[in-house]
Amino acid sequence: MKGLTLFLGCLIPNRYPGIEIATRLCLAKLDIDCSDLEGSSCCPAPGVFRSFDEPTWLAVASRNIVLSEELQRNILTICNGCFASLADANHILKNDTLLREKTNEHLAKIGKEFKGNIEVRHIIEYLYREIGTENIKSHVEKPLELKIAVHYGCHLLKPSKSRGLGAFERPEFFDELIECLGATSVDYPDKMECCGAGGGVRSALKDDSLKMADHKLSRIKEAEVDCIVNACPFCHMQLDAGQDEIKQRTGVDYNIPVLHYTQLLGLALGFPPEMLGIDMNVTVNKEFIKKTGEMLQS
Ligand code: 9S8
Ligand code: 9S8
Ligand code: COM
Repeated sequence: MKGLTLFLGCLIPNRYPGIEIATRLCLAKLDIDCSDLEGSSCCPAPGVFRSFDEPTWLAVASRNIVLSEELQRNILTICNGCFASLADANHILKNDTLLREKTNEHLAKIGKEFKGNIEVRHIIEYLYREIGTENIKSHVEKPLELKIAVHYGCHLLKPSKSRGLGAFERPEFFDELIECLGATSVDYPDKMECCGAGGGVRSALKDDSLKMADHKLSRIKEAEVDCIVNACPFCHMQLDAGQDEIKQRTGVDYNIPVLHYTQLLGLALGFPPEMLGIDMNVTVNKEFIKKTGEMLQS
């Protein structure tokens, strides 16, 4: 199988660099062949660019894909939005001759051409399908005694036809990836609901967007978990920074730690929470950091 290039997107380098560190540590520890994708740009964000101007979205996305084609490596995304954009664009350009020709006219101006010979992956489905939960389990240094609320996020699963990840209303693969680390994935009402950030909602309709996050957080709070785990920096920001914004609006202080899956995996692989940037969130729960730090030393 081809090696991978790491597609960082915008949010992780700019807002949550700890997720990048955690991802790199995990990939190295699991011996996954992944190199940088130099020169990459915004994917561009599907709910924003694609909704407004499809030809521009395709042109920008195709350039990112071509950068990885030139290295003959598949793209590894660590964000649901980046996965949605790049996987969809790749699929469209591989199958629609007319759109491929039109897009290649744009690419020709910068001396590039879309060939359609690589794949776009998301770290969650990649770990699940290519590495496997048993294999990951064998690398676990510290089984995590934690109760977790997993948040899949919309773009990982939908549109379900193109994602092809099976049961999209009651998926289990992400929960299994959590449980193989020794943690418990706790069921909670409205688990598959959107965080409220995507599709430009967080930028355009902040109050409505936060109402959705508030609803989700209140359900999670009732489930009495140790933390929330996601696979998308956009969901991460909404559920993390959103807690502070909700506190300012309503006075409710949820104080629930939010982790990207690579940060949780990093803990199980034996890296201390500070090394994984878990203390770089807006909502920093000191007890959680102490608890996980002590767990590793025990
Ligand atoms: S890049 Fe620019 S805004 Fe973002 S992080 Fe994920 S979706 Fe793609
Ligand atoms: S959920 Fe609904 S559209 Fe999305 S993937 Fe990430 S942000 Fe949160
Ligand atoms: C959400 C990405 S992950 S977007 O806001 O829908 O583009």
